[in-house]
Amino acid sequence: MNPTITAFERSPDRGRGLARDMRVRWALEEVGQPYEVRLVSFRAMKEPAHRVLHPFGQIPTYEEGDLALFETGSIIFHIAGRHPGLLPDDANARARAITWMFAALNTIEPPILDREIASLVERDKSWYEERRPILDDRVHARLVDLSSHLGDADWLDGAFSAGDLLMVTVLRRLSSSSLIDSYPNLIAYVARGEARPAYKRAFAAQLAVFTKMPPTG
Ligand code: GTB
Repeated sequence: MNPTITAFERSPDRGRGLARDMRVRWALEEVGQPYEVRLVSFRAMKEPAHRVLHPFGQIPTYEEGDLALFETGSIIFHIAGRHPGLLPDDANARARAITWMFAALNTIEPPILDREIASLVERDKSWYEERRPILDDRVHARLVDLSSHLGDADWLDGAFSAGDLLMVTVLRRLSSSSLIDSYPNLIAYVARGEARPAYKRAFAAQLAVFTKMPPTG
């Protein structure tokens, strides 16, 4: 039986790849695993039936037989463990790829999220203009080092891996800002990820949810 994931019934970006079900869709497409999608409303996400799957009332979740998972890092690690294609066979290379998964989620994403959340919820606060450059600097500090590590390589550590998949989706969260513009190799890295056929299939599938629906009122 195909796994089932959950995704937004309505998404602020209207399905342009920013909601985190995109990561799971992309991973499943990379390994050639068909999947089902159950769309959930914001209200349904907070109901007990969904919280059984996701204690924090969020998407995405992943159901496969008796197994139910939440957290994109865990879901993608699970998919990568079950199928070839997202983690190298060599034990050391595999451990390094897993390290990049953690780096994407624990080191690069937090300052990007802090900045994004501040711009959403603190914009009208008196301190916002003062705090904004501090948040920008924290993102830059990570991007400088990531850019330096990547250099002119295609991927973070040899062949494309689940580490790259997560890192590209994390960096895409900067697409509405100019912060990444100073790092041409990171721009090219994200573009390489987006050019992968599996990425394109995942993106099209997420977008289709919204192009088939009337716009939100
Ligand atoms: N750490 C968890 C994971 O990696 O799985 C975080 C899951 C998460 O934040 N889920 C979000 C959610 O369910 C959707 S992805 N939010 C609803 C809630 O918390 O009540 C975050 C997201 C949503 C939409 C956009 N967008 O449209 O631009 C971007 C990012």
